[in-house]
Amino acid sequence: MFLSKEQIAEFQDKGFIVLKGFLDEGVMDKVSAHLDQLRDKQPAEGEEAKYYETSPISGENILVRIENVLGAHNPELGRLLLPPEAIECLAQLLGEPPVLFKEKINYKLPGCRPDQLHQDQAAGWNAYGPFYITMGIVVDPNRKENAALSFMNSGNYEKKLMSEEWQPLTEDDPPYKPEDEYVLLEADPGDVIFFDSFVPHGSPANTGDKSRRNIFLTFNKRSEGDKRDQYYQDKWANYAPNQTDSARSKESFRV
Ligand SMILES: O=C(O)CCC(=O)C(=O)O
Repeated sequence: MFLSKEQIAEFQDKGFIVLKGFLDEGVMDKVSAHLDQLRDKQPAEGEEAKYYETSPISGENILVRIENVLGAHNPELGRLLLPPEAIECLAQLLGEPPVLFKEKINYKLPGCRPDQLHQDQAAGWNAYGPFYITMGIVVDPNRKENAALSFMNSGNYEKKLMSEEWQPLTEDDPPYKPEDEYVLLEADPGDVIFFDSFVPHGSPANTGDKSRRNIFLTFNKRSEGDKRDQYYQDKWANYAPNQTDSARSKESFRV
């Protein structure tokens, strides 16, 4: 078993655990180079879904995220990010084998808007299943200066929606309140955060000069089925990928 009983208990109590140095430097160098290639790539039909927005800080059109990055169009990336130990951790935390629901790279470039405090489940995920676990992979150093994430670490949340669907829990920036219930999660390349779809988390705008790339792979229990194709089909119908010259200016909360 990869995770100890104590780690599983911590996850159940707080809704997340951090595994320092889960992926090694050699792997992360390759992942970082891969993300640069994806940033510059013009995807073919059915490949990566890229989302651009106009920065509220600089007014420039910037890449905010890329979704649908795992699969036959990027076989190497899946091998790098999901070694057998990762699957084992997910199975231990879910209590059964995991199935990939969705995945994305948040580039969080300088000038990127905040990701307001939210529960992932509020982003329409109830339509596909009741519960998910995300493996967050740190690619660039995450520091306060470049919009490191804050997580509720008191365990004081409900495993149900605490806001209307599609609404953030607050429009305020961190430190979130009550301050002693949140932790600023500064982290290094290769660190991994496993977190459930109800634990409140968010990050401010990136007002620094360094990008803060993280990858988020979200899984559901195998017994709940494979909903990934349906999720992306629905998402692209309602929220289509775009290009630099069609960047969105004001975004509602999306996960
Ligand atoms: O990248 C971020 O800062 C926010 C990520 C996040 O919370 C999410 O997409 O659910």
